[in-house]
Amino acid sequence: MNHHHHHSAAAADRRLNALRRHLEASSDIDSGLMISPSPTSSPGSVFSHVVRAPEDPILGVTVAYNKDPSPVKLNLGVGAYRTEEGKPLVLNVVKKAERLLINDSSRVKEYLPIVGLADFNKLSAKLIFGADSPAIKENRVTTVQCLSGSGSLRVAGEFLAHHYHQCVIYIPQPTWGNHPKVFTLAGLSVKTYRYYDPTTRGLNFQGLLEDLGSAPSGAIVLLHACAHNPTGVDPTIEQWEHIRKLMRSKALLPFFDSAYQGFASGSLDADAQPVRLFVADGGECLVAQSYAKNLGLYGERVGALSIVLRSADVASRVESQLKTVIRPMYSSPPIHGASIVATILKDRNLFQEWTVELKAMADRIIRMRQQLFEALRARGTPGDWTHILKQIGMFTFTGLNSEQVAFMTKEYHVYMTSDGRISMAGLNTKMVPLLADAIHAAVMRLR
Ligand code: PLA
Repeated sequence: MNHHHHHSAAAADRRLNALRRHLEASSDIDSGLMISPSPTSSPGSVFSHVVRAPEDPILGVTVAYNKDPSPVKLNLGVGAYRTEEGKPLVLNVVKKAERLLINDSSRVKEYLPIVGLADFNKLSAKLIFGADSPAIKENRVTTVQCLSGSGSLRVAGEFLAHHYHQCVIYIPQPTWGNHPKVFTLAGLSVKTYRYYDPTTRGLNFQGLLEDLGSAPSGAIVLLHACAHNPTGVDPTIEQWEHIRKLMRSKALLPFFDSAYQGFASGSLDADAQPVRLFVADGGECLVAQSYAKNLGLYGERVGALSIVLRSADVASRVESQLKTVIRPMYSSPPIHGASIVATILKDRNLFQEWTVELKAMADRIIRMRQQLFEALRARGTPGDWTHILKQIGMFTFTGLNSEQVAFMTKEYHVYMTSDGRISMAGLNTKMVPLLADAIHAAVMRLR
């Protein structure tokens, strides 16, 4: 009785409030007054209960950087390549391809098929699996164009959640911060495997083998194809072979995230070796490819999901289901970025030019590693900084803690993610002293 009474009182309260809101709203209209909502509380909004979400841990760094009025500041947060002048870079081959596209009057803006541009898909598979890949020759690969690397991961996640018998996915500890969010929202259950050892600043190979060894049979395992983000630590090819054997013996399903092909070593083929090792044994795997970094097509959102299967028959049925994932999500992918990529990949000269530009980006990053290392040595900054030289790809996982990072941002206007990751691709010769001063001061002050 009491409970019932309580209930109906609350319901009456709600009705009263609704009535009050209704009266307020109609009196505003009647009097012709425009009441602008106060920024803190917006009475009358059906969303007034919505609380502000925190900024993204990576993209939020750019938001904070843009707000900083300081004339001298440095953004080493997001992994975006900058030139020695600190400017974003549009590759020359991309400009050439875009000119070709504009001058080709047969080009139209019709919808692409659900799976995207056919040429782009074929060429993307060739790029990651190799021109002479038996899996491609045997038609055992399905490739669908997706919204860059992130979109490829999400489409794969949803396909797996619906059509794979095991919904557990293992991701490395640590990994790119978006991985757990993408896979959880796709409907997978996320677990981690040990990857990085902070004491050696290297691979925790033993921990990795133990964790994958005790994973349930059939579990999905997310692997960074090269240039692991954020650690810059990759297994050697011998260690990859060891991982492959273990995974195949336990029927673990390999899912490669290939966001940096060409950025680790400067060679597209060398960076694809781990993926090709797994495909060569005839087994199945997934690969999410991104052209954001290696072709500098960040904002064009161009990438691909490939699934390697046992037979052409399974591949074509899997592709039909990928279409049912994509169609209700965004219907079909955008045409421009994929056309740029296809134009470059199918032309021998443009492809050759791309490899030269890509190597130049990778080499500049390596030079930044050397310059930063030298600058810290010159300052006598305490600690072993050789990992700056050893780590691979866009990032250095400095080992600086979140207080040191906050100090560097506040006192030196140097922006980076709070886990101590810095994007070496955002650094340039002129800014090395600022960064080295900031690191030196942070280490001296907050040891
Ligand atoms: N996978 C990994 C491992 C990545 O590092 C990134 C991007 C992606 C996928 C997705 O990239 P894409 O969707 O643009 O193709 N990571 C960046 C940017 C470079 C970001 O966080 O969005 C980073 O700073 O970590």
